[in-house]
Amino acid sequence: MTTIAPEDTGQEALFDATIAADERIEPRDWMPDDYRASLVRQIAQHAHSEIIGMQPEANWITRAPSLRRKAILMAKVQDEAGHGLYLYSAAETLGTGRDELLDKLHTGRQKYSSIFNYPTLTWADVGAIGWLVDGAAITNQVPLCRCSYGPYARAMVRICKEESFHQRQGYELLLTLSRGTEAQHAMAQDAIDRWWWPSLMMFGPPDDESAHSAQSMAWKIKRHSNDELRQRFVDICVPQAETLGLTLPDPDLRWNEERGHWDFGPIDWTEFREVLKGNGPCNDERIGRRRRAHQEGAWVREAAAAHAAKHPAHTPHAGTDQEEAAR
Ligand code: BYC
Repeated sequence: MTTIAPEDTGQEALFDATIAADERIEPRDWMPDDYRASLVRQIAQHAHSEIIGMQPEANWITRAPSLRRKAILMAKVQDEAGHGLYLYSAAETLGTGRDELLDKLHTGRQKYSSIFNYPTLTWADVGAIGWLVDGAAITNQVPLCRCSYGPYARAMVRICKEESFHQRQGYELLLTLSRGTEAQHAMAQDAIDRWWWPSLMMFGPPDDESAHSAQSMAWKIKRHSNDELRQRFVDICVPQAETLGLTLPDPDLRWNEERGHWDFGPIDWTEFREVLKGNGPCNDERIGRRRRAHQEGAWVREAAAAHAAKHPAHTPHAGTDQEEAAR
């Protein structure tokens, strides 16, 4: 059988024109294999980060200091589970099943964000995660709402709205602690001291070491480079820290009039690489707990599959093409 190259059928030209016109690629459109693979890689890593990211904060649900704080924290952690689900669904539209992705996470063949390998030692860490980790996530993810792949971009719209609530709850929590007793203020400062640098690492390696940035930006998956977004985040945080009455742990932070940005000190990329290799403070704990949760949930997946087999009309896949088009 002779295979027809995509350029001979005009598919590749149509793909290139869609990207150039800032329009969306949809699941049934032709796309280069590498575009598909790169999206699966990024979306899977993002989905894994959301579900592993539930662990450090869930650690504090039973110890939240009031019913109000507990309700807020539970809602936030549940939102993160939901984000994981939207993202796994977006990856499924590219032809990669959830089982395969979870297997790759559990066997260390796919990554999740470095940030979730740090421990949550005090209640103030819940505030620091909200303000800094969710703040970094929003900075990174708002441009992803304009990603060239439709299902990922649409999932990001809802995720960003929820992340913005998460960021504000963290900020409000830290403000309360910062204006509280001396011990509460010190607890908030200690949390910022520990979470600041790992939050800057969330944006990924510096641009000159970022393997995927150039191609992902050409495909309009990413809209800004890692360093651009990191700088944007620093510029947002400096005045917010001042309002909080807390100090960012960087003696080199200085306003640079010429650049119109805050200069900041060097990031410890050795620490970043070690965490990625599995040598962070909590890597083993996080992945061990995830594997156990997956095993313990096997009966739920089996029951859901048995139910779906008995009632095919009620399964989401039973929708007609018209219904799908209307969604
Ligand atoms: N941690 O070429 P690069 C959340 C990897 S969840 C671990 O720059 P790219 C939240 C990178 O994957 C936040 N790995 O890559 C949840 C690549 O390795 P592979 C998660 C990292 O893709 C719960 C290699 O390093 N957000 O907000 O162009 C509670 C080279 O990097 C990291 C997302 O996932 C890292 N920090 O850019 C609270 C957003 N950085 O794949 C909050 C979507 C880099 O070749 N993802 N690597 O094995 C992205 O925007 C991009 O994938 C990145 C990296 C900016 C992260």
